[in-house]
Amino acid sequence: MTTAADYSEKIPNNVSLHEDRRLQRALESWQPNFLSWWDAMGPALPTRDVYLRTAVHVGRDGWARFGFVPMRDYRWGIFLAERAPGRMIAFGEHKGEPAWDKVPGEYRADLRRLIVVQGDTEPASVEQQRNLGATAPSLYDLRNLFQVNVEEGRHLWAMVYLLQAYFGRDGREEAEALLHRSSGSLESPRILGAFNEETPDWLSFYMFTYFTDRDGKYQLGTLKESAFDPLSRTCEFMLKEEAHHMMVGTTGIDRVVERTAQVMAENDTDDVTGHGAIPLTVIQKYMNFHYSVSLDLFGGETSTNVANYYTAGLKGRWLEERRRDDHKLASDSIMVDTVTEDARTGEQSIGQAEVSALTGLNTDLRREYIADCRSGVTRWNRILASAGLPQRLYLPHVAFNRRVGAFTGIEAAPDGKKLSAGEWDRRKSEWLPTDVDKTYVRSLMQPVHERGKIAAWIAPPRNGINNKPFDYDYVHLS
Ligand code: BYC
Repeated sequence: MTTAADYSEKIPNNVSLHEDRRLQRALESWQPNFLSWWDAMGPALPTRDVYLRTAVHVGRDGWARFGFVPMRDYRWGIFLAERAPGRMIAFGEHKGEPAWDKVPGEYRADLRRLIVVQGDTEPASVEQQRNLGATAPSLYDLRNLFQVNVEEGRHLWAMVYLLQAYFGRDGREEAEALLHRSSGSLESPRILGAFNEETPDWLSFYMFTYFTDRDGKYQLGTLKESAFDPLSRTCEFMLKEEAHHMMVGTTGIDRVVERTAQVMAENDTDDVTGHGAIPLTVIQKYMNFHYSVSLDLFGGETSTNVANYYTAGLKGRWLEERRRDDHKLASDSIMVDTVTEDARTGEQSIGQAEVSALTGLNTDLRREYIADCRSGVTRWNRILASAGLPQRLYLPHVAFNRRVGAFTGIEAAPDGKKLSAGEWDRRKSEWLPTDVDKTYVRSLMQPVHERGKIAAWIAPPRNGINNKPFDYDYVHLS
């Protein structure tokens, strides 16, 4: 095992692919299908080349190089973080045993399922973002979109490698299926809800990279704890790339809020539509939507699947090794959000219930995620405060607009008050983007593909990429 990538091969890798001819052939025969998928479903805007970061190494420093690359020639490679010699399983019933280099037969189906679900999200997001290039607010943003897209493509490779290397024929079939399902398709949709939603405009793109990519960060963080060492090391390296995607979302929303705040302060009005900015109320509605569909990605508040994954050592907790408990949790409990019913009146309300810590692990992870999401809201509110504005953005209640888990059957307002179905129907347009809001946002999405220029609805970034200035020619269109 070497850490440097072997670029003399068709598929750059640090997994000594040349030593396993069968696997190499399997991956090389998947590669043209990947490229056909990329041509059909990847970025639609024609470009000559793009200033991209390419992973070349898995060490701490110098793991990527920057340069102009025609996107189709991007070197999608297979990289696993360096092996931690003598790594032990940190949790579950195998705690203290050596980590696994192979898939134990009894966990094969569950591990395959986790890898397939993770793998399915990667091409899905590329599909969702396919048409955004046509309306990019600047060349800097266009480059960031493409960077995110090629890296999601690499993350698909990462999961396909695991499927093909460790799951034999079913793995190869699953690898093909990852290219056949498609986001929003009626016949064969992507597996998780949020990945079948549209990303039709750049406000949605920033919200997606803030809220939905952040679910990725947390899920990858739990899979990085896995007893199955190749999965753990793959996820560790993916998290490195993922940090840039978080930055795109966080600073993207910063810049939208900053521009709106500027227009509000300059014109002493909340109605910024006449000035080509996005009203705070619309930003809030987009947040409400993307946050709630991303909360769904954590699965049910209680789940026997997750309890089994944990006990088996397949999927740990966020920062497992920093937790101060026995890492088995067999006799622990946790309070989870739930719908409670008054025994006398039968009236339902939103409350909490105590369940075993193992079945509550999706809730545990969702709470870590929620705390992280709050840090963005604090940033955006700081921008509003420093513009001298009294308005504030917020995260809606965990029960708001949920379609998976404990709140599937009820409706709740952003403040957590339970609503009747009728009241929800009457009021949901106050909280979720309406057709009018979406049409307005789309009307602002006029492309700015000129070097150094930026659309009027967003502030320029504070820094460029890799020490280049904002007005660098990040993308050469064809
Ligand atoms: N939509 O037992 P439950 C990323 C299914 S994002 C549709 O509560 P569990 C990225 C569930 O599969 C990170 N179906 O669920 C971001 C189960 O079905 P089965 C992606 C859903 O298993 C941006 C049933 O409902 N990675 O990387 O505890 C750009 C019962 O559910 C949904 C992962 O998710 C949903 N939202 O937890 C690019 C990690 N939620 O088994 C990339 C791998 C649940 O009864 N996946 N269901 O047929 C997992 O860890 C788990 O499968 C889940 C679900 C957390 C997703």
